[in-house]
Amino acid sequence: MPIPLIASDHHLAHDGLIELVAGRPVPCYEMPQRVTAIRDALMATDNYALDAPTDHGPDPIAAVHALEVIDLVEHAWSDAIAAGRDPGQPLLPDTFLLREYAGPMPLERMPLGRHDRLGAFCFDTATPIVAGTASAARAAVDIALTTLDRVLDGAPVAFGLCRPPGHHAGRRLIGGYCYFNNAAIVAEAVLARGAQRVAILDVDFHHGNGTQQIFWDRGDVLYGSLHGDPSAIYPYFSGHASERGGGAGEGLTLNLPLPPETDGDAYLGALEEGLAAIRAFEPDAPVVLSLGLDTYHADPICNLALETSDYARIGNAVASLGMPVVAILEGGYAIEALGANAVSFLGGLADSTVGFSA
Ligand code: SP5
Ligand code: ZN
Repeated sequence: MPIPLIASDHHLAHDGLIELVAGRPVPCYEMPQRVTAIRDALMATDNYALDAPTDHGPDPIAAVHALEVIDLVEHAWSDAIAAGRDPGQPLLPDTFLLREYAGPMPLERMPLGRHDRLGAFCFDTATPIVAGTASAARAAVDIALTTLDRVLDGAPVAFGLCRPPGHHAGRRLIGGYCYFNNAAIVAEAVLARGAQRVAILDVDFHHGNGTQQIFWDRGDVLYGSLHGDPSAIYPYFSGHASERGGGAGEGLTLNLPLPPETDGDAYLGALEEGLAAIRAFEPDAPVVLSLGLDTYHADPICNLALETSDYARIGNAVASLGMPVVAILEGGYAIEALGANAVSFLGGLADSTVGFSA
């Protein structure tokens, strides 16, 4: 059986993106070629069935995100154009509404133009909005939900080529190239369809601060993440091992920070801890996999040391759970290697005949 690969071209217009790195504008690492490269490499293997997403409407997004941030993503661009902003320049926040801003003061109201509200909802200078951003973000959610549909219909594994990615987006927060949290929306949707417990495994190089925040105090969602140590790695303010969830979710957040230059063997060792937590949680739903490929040794903005062959071992270790997997694309910026790394990962994930985990 071919592996369902869900993709669309809506993301192509989320382009021309600029981010500020240490105050300097650079072309955004999160570019359309990422998805094109992965799609083409997977389709060249004959093991995948490419399919378009179906429209799931706005409700699954509103089940995870506050209406005010959905409204911002949808309308910041048109408000900016109406206000006379240059349509050739992406929107980035320049004035941030930090907790410290208000202190004891009341905040009476938001600015009128939604482009002027960006700093109230975006936590970095790397999450630009252009004309095509809202429709790309909506399409990415439809891709994620269609990927879930394929697995609920019986596919053991399906892969959604979501772009923009999602795991840095919180309930009323965008950032880290992310607008809507595709993986969180899938987890919430599977619970809405009757599941009791869903596990999200996040193997992107960065901590999924948004996913962690959304499910922090939830007893029905396990969030486990392997990532660069936030002591010196973006997003800096979350992802320490001491963050373990709160309330009904206490113990259901598992952070496994990794040192620079972590290689495949060390990575697989840490992954076993995450997989053990998932087994102990006994999900009754497919595992949601936040699949970033920015753990690669040559990724331009990350510092782990994984090789292409390591991804097959990681995929195989995840397959050893014996649970269906909804794989959702997150980051990965070494364009020239993304295709081979995705082929390796998905090959390992789909191959349940080889056991790498003892
Ligand atoms: C989805 C995802 O992977 N988002 C990551 C967003 C990271 N954005 C900021 C990265 C800052 C990295 N600075 C490193 C400079 C390397 N020369
Ligand atoms: Zn990442």
